[in-house]
Amino acid sequence: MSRFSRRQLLTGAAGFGGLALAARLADQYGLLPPDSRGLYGPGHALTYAAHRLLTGNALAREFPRHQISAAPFSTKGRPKTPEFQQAAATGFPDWRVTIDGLVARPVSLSLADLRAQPAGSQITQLICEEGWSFIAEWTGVPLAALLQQAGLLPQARFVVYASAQKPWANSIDLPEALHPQTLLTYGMNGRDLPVDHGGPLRLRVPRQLGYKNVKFVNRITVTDTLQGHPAGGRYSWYAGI
Ligand SMILES: Nc1nc2c(c(=O)[nH]1)N[C@H]1C(S)=C(S)[C@@H](COP(=O)(O)O)O[C@H]1N2
Ligand SMILES: [Mo]
Repeated sequence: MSRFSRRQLLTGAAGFGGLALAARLADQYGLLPPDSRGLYGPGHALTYAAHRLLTGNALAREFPRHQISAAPFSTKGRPKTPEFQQAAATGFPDWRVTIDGLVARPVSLSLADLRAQPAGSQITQLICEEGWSFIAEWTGVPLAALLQQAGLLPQARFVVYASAQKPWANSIDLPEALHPQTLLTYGMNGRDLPVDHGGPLRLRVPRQLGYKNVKFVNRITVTDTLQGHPAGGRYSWYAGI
């Protein structure tokens, strides 16, 4: 969608000067989500803009170790392919994640490659839109570090991540992708990330709802648009908590 058409839509919907100006400024300062014209419309745009302005680079809440949930809930789905079953049975020796798109040096990384990198960890809460949550310690590589190594091109605006479990995929904007708590995780509570929680590899986006935290990640693509890419499935694209 062109910037002009987004602006037109919002001004058209708002129908008077103040909001028209707000919409123009929001667009200029990158405060409109890419699906602001979609199902959720201006309300969604307002949430996104308010969050970006008020919380900016704020950190998701971190918890003390004793608050880690004893029995974390899981949606339990996993890829149904024989390859995945086989890989799960043998500890995912061949799992790789590709980082491609608008980067200078596309890479394909094994789990060993990721484990060899400086790790980040956090004790944060995963919150499902359906009302349940759990607290866990997550360990992995900051996505920012991986994107930096791959070399983001200047046009980069979004990061799309896909799962071996089709059709699961989602995307975040660059501020979220570069946020220090956004981790490509291979560990949970001091062990390998369990398959129930997306093992061997999951993108942890603790500032957004559960469904943005895609499990079984095997591809990360940097783009300048979300057109032609999954932008949130059946839920709203921006899921800031
Ligand atoms: N690949 C994949 N990722 C997924 C899901 C899924 O079913 N498959 N469910 C999402 C939803 S709706 C939530 S709330 C969380 C649940 O994470 P958990 O199973 O670790 O509790 O994962 C998200 N990521
Ligand atoms: Mo969820």
